[in-house]
Amino acid sequence: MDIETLSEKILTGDRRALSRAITLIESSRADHRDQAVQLIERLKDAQRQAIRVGLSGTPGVGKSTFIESFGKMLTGQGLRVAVLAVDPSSARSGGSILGDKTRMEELSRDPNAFIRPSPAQSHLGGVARRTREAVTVCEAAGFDVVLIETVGVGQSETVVAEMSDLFILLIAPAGGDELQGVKRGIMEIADIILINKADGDLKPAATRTCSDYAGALRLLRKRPQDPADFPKAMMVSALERDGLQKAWDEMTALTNWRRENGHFDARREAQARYWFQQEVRQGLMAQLDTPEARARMQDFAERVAAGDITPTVAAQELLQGLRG
Ligand SMILES: Nc1nc2c(ncn2[C@@H]2O[C@H](COP(=O)(O)OP(=O)(O)OP(=O)(O)O)[C@@H](O)[C@H]2O)c(=O)[nH]1
Ligand SMILES: [Mg+2]
Repeated sequence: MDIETLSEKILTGDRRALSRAITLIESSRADHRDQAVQLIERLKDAQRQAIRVGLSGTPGVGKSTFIESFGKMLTGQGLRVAVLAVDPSSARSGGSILGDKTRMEELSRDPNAFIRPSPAQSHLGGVARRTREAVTVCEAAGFDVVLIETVGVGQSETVVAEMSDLFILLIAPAGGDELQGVKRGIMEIADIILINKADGDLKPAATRTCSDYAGALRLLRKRPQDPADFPKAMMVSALERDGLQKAWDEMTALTNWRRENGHFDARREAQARYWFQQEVRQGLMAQLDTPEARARMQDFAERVAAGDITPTVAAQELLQGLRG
């Protein structure tokens, strides 16, 4: 299928075309990459915008269960929902969504939903680009909400936050009064913290955990992109589908406020700048990764070691060679 036909089909919301486009985006073949770039250029003109929601949480906190319940609630309201994943851990086979697609059984059968497992492993930079491009294709396909899931194991939250309009952190009820080792940096990027599993025996613990987090959030530095009562902590039960409407209401209220106050567009602009810079950096690194460049590096390294040339001059000459 040529790029023109593919892009037209995507614009009509065709999910198979969307799948094919993402496969193209994920391919590392040079001709596929060219086609993917062309496709994204074309789709840009559609100027459709979804709410991009980043969602993170440690393994077992209930991300899949939440996405299933929350996604079904949204499609039930006539919204179209896409789910993508950034999974940085190579130990997990097939990514976080594929592994437990059974937990998203209803949503994966829903004609108004599109679920894409995280791509096969590569470095986080590659995964980031593919997910970011997949998000834009989902937007062009007319999805209203794009959920981007990641397991909370470090760097990937930052990557997801840099491609999201909202960042949601899922937390499980804790036994003690500790804040479960959630890093300050992650707290600082969260817009809403959802204490999941607020049901049955876990309800009292969830209530305590929720007030702990609400307290911790109040201590953080005020951010200009937040109205008075944000970021906030709330309780939900993904399993019993409780609190989900309230969570969505808060998400839309925050998004609307940010739109009205210019923060929504400002954030997307800052993200575009950030990804441009990342692409430049990665492009430069890729130039060092060719066989010729590696051979030259090796050659210069020998001469530096032998004392024939200083490290500074060797580096300058090597970099000049790359440019010329
Ligand atoms: N009681 C209760 N259990 C829940 C809730 N949400 C999820 N669980 C349970 O927690 C376990 C893990 O849920 P998942 O949805 O697979 O969690 P996850 O975050 O996707 O886990 P990974 O994919 O391994 O990162 C399952 O046994 C769920 O049934 C909830 O709201 N209440
Ligand atoms: Mg899961």
